Order: sequence, then structure tokens, then C-alpha cells
Amino acid sequence: MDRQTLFTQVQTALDQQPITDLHTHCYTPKFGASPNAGGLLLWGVDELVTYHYLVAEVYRIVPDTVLPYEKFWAMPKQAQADHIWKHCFVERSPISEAGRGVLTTLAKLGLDPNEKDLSGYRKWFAQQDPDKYVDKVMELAHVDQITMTNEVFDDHERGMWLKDKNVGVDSRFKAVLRIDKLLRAWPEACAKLTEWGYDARPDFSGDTEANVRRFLEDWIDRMDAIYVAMSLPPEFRFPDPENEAGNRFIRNCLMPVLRDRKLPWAMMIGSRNRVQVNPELRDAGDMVGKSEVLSVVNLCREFRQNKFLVTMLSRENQHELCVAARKFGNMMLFGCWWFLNNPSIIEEMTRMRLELLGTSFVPQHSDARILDQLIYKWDHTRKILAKVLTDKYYDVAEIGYNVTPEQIKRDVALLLRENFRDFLKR
Ligand code: HDL
Ligand code: ZN
Repeated sequence: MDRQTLFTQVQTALDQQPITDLHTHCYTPKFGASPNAGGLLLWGVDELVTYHYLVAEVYRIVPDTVLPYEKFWAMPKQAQADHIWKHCFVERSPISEAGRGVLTTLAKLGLDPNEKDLSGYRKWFAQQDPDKYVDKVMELAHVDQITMTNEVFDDHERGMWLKDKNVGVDSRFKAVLRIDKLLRAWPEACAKLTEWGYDARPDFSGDTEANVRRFLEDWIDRMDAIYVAMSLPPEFRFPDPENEAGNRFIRNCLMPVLRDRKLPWAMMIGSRNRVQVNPELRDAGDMVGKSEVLSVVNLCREFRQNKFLVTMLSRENQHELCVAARKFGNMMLFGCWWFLNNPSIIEEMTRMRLELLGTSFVPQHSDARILDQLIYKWDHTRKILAKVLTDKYYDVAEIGYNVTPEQIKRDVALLLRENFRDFLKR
């Protein structure tokens, strides 16, 4: 079997495979599709160009000593986008992954990525109907399910769920209950739960445990959530000798509820909060830190009836986490998250994971914050997967193992859709 034939078979399988995207920040159109009017579904060229990755990058070109952060944030969204387009796309080459992503998205939508200003793009996007545009983006990205991130501690989003229980009902989307504060800010979370009718105290007095479980159950059911997610700091430990409340929340609240409902806990570990880094960059202000893989091992070992979707943000954690995944079938390793979502690192991680885990992991999620990003995040990932999978199949083909198009299709389906769906059903 020559490598080119193999590459063509792999590329065809990847292009034909619908992807279930297990982690995004996209929303159904019912959450509002006018970002300027408080809608949560972000889309269109001004949102694409003001993606927080690009805000961070433009501030390396025009520092805050020239354009103070508060002045930038006070600018209308279009002015922010014009500023970024000028400095990152016209006066410099957009060869960062975030810059390249905007170009891929525009080109795949049939637009010329070489415009010197955004006016033409704005006219095109203004003609799009948001609900139909969701279908168009999913078709171009060949994504069959967009998994949301539903922040119950965000007052604006929580209000929408309480106002319309069907706000998340859309066959193209699935909901996820996101609860970072319950571990990152337990006392504050208790105050909120108590305000919402779930009497919870930081010292676990009273009926705190039962009320926290009821809170989780009520919101899992309201959202029909397919898993519960948390982003955790590099300092996350389990058990944590300095955080008995966190240990107790995990052991007596979160684990029992998820076990009873057979729902995974998605742990996204290693995000250092912007408060410690650069709060004035807002969403762009967070950073990465090396985390402790042993804490994930401890959880997988202690809670064998629970399921854990796990990703870590630090490149330095990847090999150890991959080896940990070999030890526990109740852990599903997923994605090249955030600062890892760059071709050079995606390729390195995916090669290592295939070599250590075969096809028993989920190589990528888009993390798309703006709907249109699904187009580039998956186009770029498919390109890397085509290269890496071809090499891996070629390695066994040259030994004499027969690699057929049907096997390639089967494996690609596992990696991009079935592993995740099967893990939810387990
Ligand atoms: O916490 C998360 O889910 C992260 O993905 C953050 O949203 C981050 O800001 C991001 O957008 N990463 O791509
Ligand atoms: Zn995310």
C-alpha cells in the first residue's frame, strides 16, 4: 500500500465523518443571536476578530501604555475589531493559529480573506439568518452535535433557563452543567445556593450536603445535561489536605449524584485565573500552570463507578496524563485544550496518544466560543489527524497488516464521535 493511497483513504474518512464536538461555548439561537443585545450565541466577523485570543495578540503589538485597556473595552465592538484587523491582519501577517483561523473561516464561507477592512464581510454576515447560519456552519464543519457550556453561576444565563425551560432544547445542541465556583469559590457558591433556595454553608452544617446534591440534580434535570464540567486551577488536589470542604463536596455531593445519573465529570485542569495574571485582559487574561495528575488518578481509583472526562492545559502534563489513562477505563482523555490547540502541539499530543492508547481517546474538541470558529477548528484538526493517522497506519501496513478503508472509517468514527457517545452511555 503506498502512502499517498493511504493518505487519500484517511482524508476521505475524516472528511466524511460527522463530528460530535464535546466542548464548546456556543449556544442555541434561543439564548439570543444578537451579541450586542445580550444574546449568548456569538457569531459573525466582529465576534470572530475580537475573539479573546486575538485581543491578547493585539495587545502585544499595541501595548496598554499606548491604548489603555479600559479605553479598548469602552470602544464599540466594531471599533475593537477594526483595531485588531488593522494590526494583526493588515500590518502584520495573521500566521498565529487564532489569526489563521479567521482566514480559514472566511475562505470556507466563500469570502476573500484578503480584504483590508471589515466592511464587506459585515455586509455578508448581515444577510445571514442566525438559525439557518447554525446549520450552514455545522454543515461546513461537518459537526453533528454542538455541546454547550452552561454556566449556572452566570446570572444572565441562569435567568434565561429559569424564564424558558426550553431555551436549551434544540436537536443540534446538548447542554452541560458548568459549576467551577463550587470548587474554586466554595464560600461564595454557598451564598448563591442559599439565595436560590438550597441552604448551603461553607462548614457543611445543617443540610448542606443534601441541598448541594438537590441543586446539582435540579440543574442537571432542568438542562438535561449530558455531563457536569469544571475548569480547575493548577493547584487542584484530591484529596486536598488544605481543603476539607472541597474533598467533602466531591465525595458526598458530586460523586454520588453523577454516579446515580451515570454522568461523567469533565475536569479541565490547569487554568490559572486571570485575577492572578492579567485581569484587565478579561477573558484573555487567564494563563496555564502545571497540574497534578496523581489527583486524577486518586479520583479514578476511589470512584470506580464514576466516569471522568479529563483534559489538562499544560503541555508538561500530557505524557503523564496519557499514561494515567492507560490505568483507568473510567477516564476518557480528550482534546488539545486552549493553549495546546496549536498545530505543533496537537500533532505531538495526538501521535503520543495514538502510540499509548490506540484509538481509545477523543483527540479534540473545538472549544469554539464563536459559532463560526467550528469551521476552522475542525478543518485544522482534520488536516493534522490526516497526517498523523496516515503515518500510524503506514507503520503497520509496511509490516504486512492489511489496512482497509472500512477499518479507517471505523477508527475515525470512534475518535471523532463514538468514543464520546459510548462513554456517556457506559
Ligand atoms: O474554561 C474553559 O472552558 C476554557 O475553554 C475557557 O473558556 C477559555 O477562555 C477558552 O475559551 N479556551 O479556548
Ligand atoms: Zn472551554
